[in-house]
Amino acid sequence: VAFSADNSSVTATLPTGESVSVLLYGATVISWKDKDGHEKLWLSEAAKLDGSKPVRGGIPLVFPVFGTAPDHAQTKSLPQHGFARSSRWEFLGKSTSESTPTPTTPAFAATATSAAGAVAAAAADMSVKLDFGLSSSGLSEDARQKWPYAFNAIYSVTLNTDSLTTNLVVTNDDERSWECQVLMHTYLRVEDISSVSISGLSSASYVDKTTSPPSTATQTSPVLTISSETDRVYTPAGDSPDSVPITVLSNDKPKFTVLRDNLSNVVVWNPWIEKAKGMADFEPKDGYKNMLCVEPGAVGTWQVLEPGDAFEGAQTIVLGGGKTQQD
Ligand code: TA6
Repeated sequence: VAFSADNSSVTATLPTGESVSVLLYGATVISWKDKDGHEKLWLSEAAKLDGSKPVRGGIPLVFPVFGTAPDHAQTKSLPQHGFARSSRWEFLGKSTSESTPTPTTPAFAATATSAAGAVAAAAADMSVKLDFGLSSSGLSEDARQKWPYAFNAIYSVTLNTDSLTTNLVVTNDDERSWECQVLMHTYLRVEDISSVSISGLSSASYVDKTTSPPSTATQTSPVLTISSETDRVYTPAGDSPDSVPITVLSNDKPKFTVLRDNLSNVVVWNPWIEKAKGMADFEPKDGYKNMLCVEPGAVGTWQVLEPGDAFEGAQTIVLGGGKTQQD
């Protein structure tokens, strides 16, 4: 696994060509490319990558509040989406894993008849995990004043040949209990939003944030299509928060499958024409046609952490239909 790091970012590239880049500012994933070098995330051409404001694109990490919460005493002073995305994280290290398949079964022997085939199969199972850390002592004075609780967060970004996983573990290191929300604000890159449909949200209840005040509804259609400003906080039905995969299709072909672990909500956001115009760091202005935010999170309620408690949540974005191999 090739690896490069400097003062501002970390990049890892698998032997098969896939790569991921993470900015230390916000531990924001700013690039995820497949083996052919095709970018999978949308990043605004005007995104600030110098730490002057949260990154417009990639995967900003939302913690400890989603949006703003004027009625929530502990987080009401915080800026929109909290401080995780605007704090400098520490790079803790990398680990690679090479679970080389052993050519013992007849099925494997049939597909790997040459040495080259065996090497390709072995490389296909390689992955790299990058770990980042943030704790209360690493916050800016301003953030610490606005949210004076002791915490420790570990954010792991794992690149596989056909998927990307981001995993957050937050621990309460304080003597008091505190409450938080967590969300991974993933900007997926799509070719043409008018050809996109999203499955997995059928019968899910949602809060529509484009109405004033926000309204609640239940999705009746099997798929969601986007043809105007969309800003919905879904709570998909299911016995466990990770039971319903969300699939983003383009011309009915699966492009991404988003899996959730302990994240019960999914926000679907596209600013459309007017809102994109209103964001100085959103470029090009018609870039809304090439992005779709699908954001797994725990934002419908507050996660209450007693002293010593931890919250862990993760998303895995699989290329294609969610099989282990890209289709
Ligand atoms: O996740 C959707 C959302 O909360 C929208 O309401 C929208 O405003 C967006 O995030 C972007 O927020 P930002 O603070 O990055 O401009």
